[in-house]
Amino acid sequence: MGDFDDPSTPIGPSGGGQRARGVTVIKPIVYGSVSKTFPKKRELDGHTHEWTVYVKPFANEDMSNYVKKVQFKLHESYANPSRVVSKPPYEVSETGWGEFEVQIKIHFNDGAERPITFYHVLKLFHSPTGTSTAVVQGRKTVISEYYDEIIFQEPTQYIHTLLTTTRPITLGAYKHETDFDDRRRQTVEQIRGARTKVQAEIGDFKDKLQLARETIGKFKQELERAQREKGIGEDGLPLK
Ligand code: SLL
Repeated sequence: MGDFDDPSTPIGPSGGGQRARGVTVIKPIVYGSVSKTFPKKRELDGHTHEWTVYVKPFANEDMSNYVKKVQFKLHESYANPSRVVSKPPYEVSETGWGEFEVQIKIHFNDGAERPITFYHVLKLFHSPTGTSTAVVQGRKTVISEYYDEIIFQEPTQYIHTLLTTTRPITLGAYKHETDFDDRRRQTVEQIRGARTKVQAEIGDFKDKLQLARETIGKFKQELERAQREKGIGEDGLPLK
């Protein structure tokens, strides 16, 4: 833990306050979407799915301690595509027919902390197994969610206090649809696999390079021999 510098700056939600030198606070989050198909297409507007896009804490905590609001920007085919949620749960539920990229912007309870922006592709349809991380629950529900971390580098004293005094939001069991431990194992496995493959390819290229070098060497020798036989020196001029 570092200490706070510049005691002259006032502390408050408008920003400022001393910054905690050398301090990093990490807040693990989960964001994504869950969608469900209608039993049949709605004639009125052609909508086929109901869905929810969300940001929630990975660990069970009340994010409103440090989150001011979360802004979800939907596809412009929606009325009022910019949806602002100022208290948990940070989510937007809608109906529709198509997938699109949702922009998610988290604003903090301290003007000195810049909002963070990221994107989630709303997933409505099953993709062929193995091509996506989406969790398929039965035939009709598609969950696509991701683990990530909000990293506060040298937070102001104001938000530092808010970050470190969060409380659980619900009592009882708290769990995610996705088994993130399993996801982590799979990801590590994929990285290992990719590394092995890349190393094998590097080995192959090294062999090829070696072979190419040997061939060049042979051609050089061949050339020298031919030149000697013809009485020409390396400089291309007749030998004395
Ligand atoms: C697509 N690029 O063509 C995407 C856009 C937009 C989906 C999908 C809302 C419709 C409504 C809706 O589902 N938009 O509000 O009536 O697939």
